Amino acid sequence: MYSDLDGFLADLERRKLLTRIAEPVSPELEIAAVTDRACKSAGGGPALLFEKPTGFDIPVVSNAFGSLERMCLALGVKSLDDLSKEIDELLTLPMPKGMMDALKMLPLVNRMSDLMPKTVKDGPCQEVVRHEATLDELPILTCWPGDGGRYITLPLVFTKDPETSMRNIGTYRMQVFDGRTTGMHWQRHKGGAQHHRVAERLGRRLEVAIALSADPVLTYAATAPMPEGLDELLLAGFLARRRIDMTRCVTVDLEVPANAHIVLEGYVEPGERRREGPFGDHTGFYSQPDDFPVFHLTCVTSRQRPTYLTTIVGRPPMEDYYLGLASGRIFLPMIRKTVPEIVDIHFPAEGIFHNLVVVSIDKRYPGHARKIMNVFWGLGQLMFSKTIIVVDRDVNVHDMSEVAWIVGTHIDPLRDVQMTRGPVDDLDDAADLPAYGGKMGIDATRKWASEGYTRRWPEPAVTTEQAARRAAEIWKQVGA
Ligand SMILES: Cc1cc2nc3c(=O)[nH]c(=O)nc-3n(C[C@H](O)[C@H](O)[C@H](O)COP(=O)(O)O)c2cc1C
Ligand SMILES: [Mn+2]
Repeated sequence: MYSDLDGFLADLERRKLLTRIAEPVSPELEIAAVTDRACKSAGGGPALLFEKPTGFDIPVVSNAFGSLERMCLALGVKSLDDLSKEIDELLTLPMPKGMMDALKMLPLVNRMSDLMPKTVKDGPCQEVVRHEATLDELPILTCWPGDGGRYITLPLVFTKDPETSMRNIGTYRMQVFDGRTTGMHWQRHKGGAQHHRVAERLGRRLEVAIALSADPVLTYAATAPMPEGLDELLLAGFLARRRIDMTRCVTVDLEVPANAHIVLEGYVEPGERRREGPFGDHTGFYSQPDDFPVFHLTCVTSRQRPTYLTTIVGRPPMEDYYLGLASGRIFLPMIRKTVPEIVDIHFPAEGIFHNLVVVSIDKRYPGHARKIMNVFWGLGQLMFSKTIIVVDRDVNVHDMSEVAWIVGTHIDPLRDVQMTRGPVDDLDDAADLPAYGGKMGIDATRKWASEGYTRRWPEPAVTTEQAARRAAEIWKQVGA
């Protein structure tokens, strides 16, 4: 595993998965445009290292996670399915039967207790401490021409619940208002927003620390849909196979990853709001301006020679698709713990996580597909799912051609479409109201007599094994 971002980038370069761009490229639209080209090329393109962002000495890295291969490297696994298996094993620890069994389990137990972060002194993230620094010194990008300004797009935002002191880390974009203030775009459903809600109720200021260019596992963990109250650092520790080193901030009572390159310390006042946006978002459209809390900078700490890690969101596929892919695989075993009949889940890139999800199930009783829809609409960030397609277990949810075929042949729209209302993603501008709107579930499973379908369900037309073997021979002969 990599000990920090530099280790990850060096390995990517060794593997020829990172492209250096020595020519000056402007943080105003140009770096974003080059990154967009990379994201849209086959397999997600290479990671990009802009050595000379025009006007700055700090190099910019984008698209670091933007391919399946790089996402796996970042998480230290050969395939994301290996990770699913590992998590599944962790969750299904058998009770030891005797001394020998208990001993065999020790490595796993060690791994569990090794998850907790540890506090260290003198993190590299504090080599330089400047109370008067401004954000104008950082090569923060303007991504799209209609954007309200420059945005920090890949920050790790650290807060503590003012009442319980529980930590949260989330990735919430920050629009630069001026050298010392930014927007704080935590949406109302997110962990940071909840901490701010509590602080406002108490009439208190909420301290916030932002880590930039942290190690790959942590950067991923900040985007992960961890259930509220579960520390993202535990997930990071599990993925990194080591305890995460944390350092105390200089001006706020928070800890940040010791090996981050840059840390912004500051606070958000109760009651203060400022217009944020527009921003070319991961829907591929500009999201509307809206009022959000304001982050006030108190101190910038950094390494001597920091690198600025960022990402561009926009019309899919983009880098965030791969971060989401990892979450899909990591959280599937956890979801299956309470809903074991779920076989597989697919979030197609075009569906941007919440617009479209395909689920296959081991159908066991009448109405089962509708139960699955309700599970999604009631479970963590899956509540945002706008369209849910449920298919039987034999359908490959990752093959959208197969899914379209099955949906078309298996549904009677009057019977099989379930409409409802509920919370929708803040970025959903199709809903009449912000964050509240409609949802649709499509039951594309085979219908049973117990569900009112009394005709005979058609069998798929497939040839015999013998004829298929013969066809393979003939096919070889004709060289096709
Ligand atoms: C590149 C990127 C940018 C994101 N920007 C935002 C954002 O501006 N606001 C937001 O609420 N969520 C944003 N998210 C999603 C959150 O990071 C995600 O929902 C995360 O699970 C939130 O963590 P939490 O549950 O601890 O709040 C972004 C995700 C990615 C990958
Ligand atoms: Mn969280």
